[in-house]
Amino acid sequence: MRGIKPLVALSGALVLSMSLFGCQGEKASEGGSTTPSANGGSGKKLVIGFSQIGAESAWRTAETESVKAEAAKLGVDLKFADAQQKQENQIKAVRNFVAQGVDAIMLAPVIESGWDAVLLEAKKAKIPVILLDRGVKVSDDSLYTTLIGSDFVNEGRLAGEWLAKKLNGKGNVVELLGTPGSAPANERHKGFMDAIAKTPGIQIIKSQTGEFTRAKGKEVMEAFLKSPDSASINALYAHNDDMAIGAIEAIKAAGRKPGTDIVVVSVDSIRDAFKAIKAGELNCTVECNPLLGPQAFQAAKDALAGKKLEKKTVVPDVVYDTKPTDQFINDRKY
Ligand code: GZL
Repeated sequence: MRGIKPLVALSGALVLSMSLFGCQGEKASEGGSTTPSANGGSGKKLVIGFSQIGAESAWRTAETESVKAEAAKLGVDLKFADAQQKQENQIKAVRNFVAQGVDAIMLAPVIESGWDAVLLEAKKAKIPVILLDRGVKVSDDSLYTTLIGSDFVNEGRLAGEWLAKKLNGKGNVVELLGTPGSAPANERHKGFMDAIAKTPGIQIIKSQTGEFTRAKGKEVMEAFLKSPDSASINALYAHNDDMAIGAIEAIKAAGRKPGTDIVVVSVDSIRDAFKAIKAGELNCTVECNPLLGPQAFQAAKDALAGKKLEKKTVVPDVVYDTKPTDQFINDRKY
């Protein structure tokens, strides 16, 4: 497998104070790129199929908007398919893109498994497949051209290390998992477990999927808070901000203080997460940048030009844990 190339060579993560750096962290991870010519050099208008998971979170919506905006800017004919969270809809969409003879396919795979057959059809049709934000487990990694996304294990590790420090090495954690079988859920859990393994005083006492949505995150947290041992909950680790924001509502409704009685750490760094940090209800968010449009089209252009691409391009993570200024919140692009 070819090497992993970080977009921005950052060792570990930067813990930024928003009041000092403003939106630097966002610019650092946005990773600009040269705008590829709309026709990929062949003279005709590029046609690219994009199979998107759905609109489960603010992060997902921001990713969709980033891809659509870049397509419009480049004059690419983007065939957009919303899978409503269902893998079978993504497989159908990819099959349709192959039948239409699109120039390239972008895929944000809802779960890791079950892609070999349809990706083989794209490969046989010589259509490059650019994976966005989530990876796949396939028998042969030549079935896709490249993956552009974050290092979810690192994000989980950063969240775990931050929480272990915040709790002074001792506390009971409840975990809201992302979509079962998805790369972010599997890997953010793994990274977090790796981090807290070094601090035996920290343990996860409950773990359940909130499906990356606010509604489900709130519902599951309500159930956690109704359990007999709810008084022993010291912290929440949510695999994304949307679930954390839903859980924060449940914590308040149960008469407890999010951010103080129950420490809250999550991932994504959406604008509402910074509003929650400013309100003292969320303690830390690990950025996972969704603005992948420019890199996605650059990769498609490079693939169509016959260039060899790295198997994975890692979008760097940034840890935010201090109260942001209003300017910083306003300047956030998502
Ligand atoms: C991460 C992405 C995850 C986000 C969630 O790359 O796949 O899915 O963390 C989104 O907000 O639903």
